[in-house]
Amino acid sequence: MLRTLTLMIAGLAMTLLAACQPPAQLLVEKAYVKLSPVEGSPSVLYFTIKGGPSDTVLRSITSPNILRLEMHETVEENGMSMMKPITAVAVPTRGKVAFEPGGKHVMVWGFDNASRKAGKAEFVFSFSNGEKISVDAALKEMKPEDGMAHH
Ligand SMILES: [Cu+2]
Repeated sequence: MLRTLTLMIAGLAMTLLAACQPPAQLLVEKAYVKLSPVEGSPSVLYFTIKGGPSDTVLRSITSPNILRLEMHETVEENGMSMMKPITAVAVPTRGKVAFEPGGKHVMVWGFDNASRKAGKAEFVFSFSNGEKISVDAALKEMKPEDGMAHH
C-alpha cells in the first residue's frame, strides 16, 4: 500500500518536472532586417537563437534573396567601438544567443526585388550538428534617427 503511494508520488513529481521543462529545441526567433536608407550601403540582420538539447555552433547563414552577408561583432577597443568579423558562434544547450544592436549582427548587401516587394527575406542558418533552420526576416525601413545604431 505504502509502496504504491510512493510510486504514485514519484510519478506525479516526474510529470510536474516534465511540464516545467519542455524538450529543448534549437530555434531562430525574432529575425528582422533594418534596411539601409542609402542605396549600396549594408542593411543589418538581427535575430535570437535558442539552444537545443545539446551544444552546437552556428556555422553559416545563407540567403537566396541577397548578394552577400557578413557576421560581425561590435567590440570596444581603446574606448573606440569597432566591428570585427566572426565566423562561428557557440550556441549552448538551452542557451540564448542574441544578435542585437550594439553586439553581434549580420551585415547584408543587395536584396533582390522579390524580397523587397514581399517585405521579407529568407535566411538559412546552418549549425555544426547538421541542422539547417530557415526563417523569414521582415524587412524594416530604418528611420533616420536610428542611424548606424548597430555600431
Ligand atoms: Cu557590422
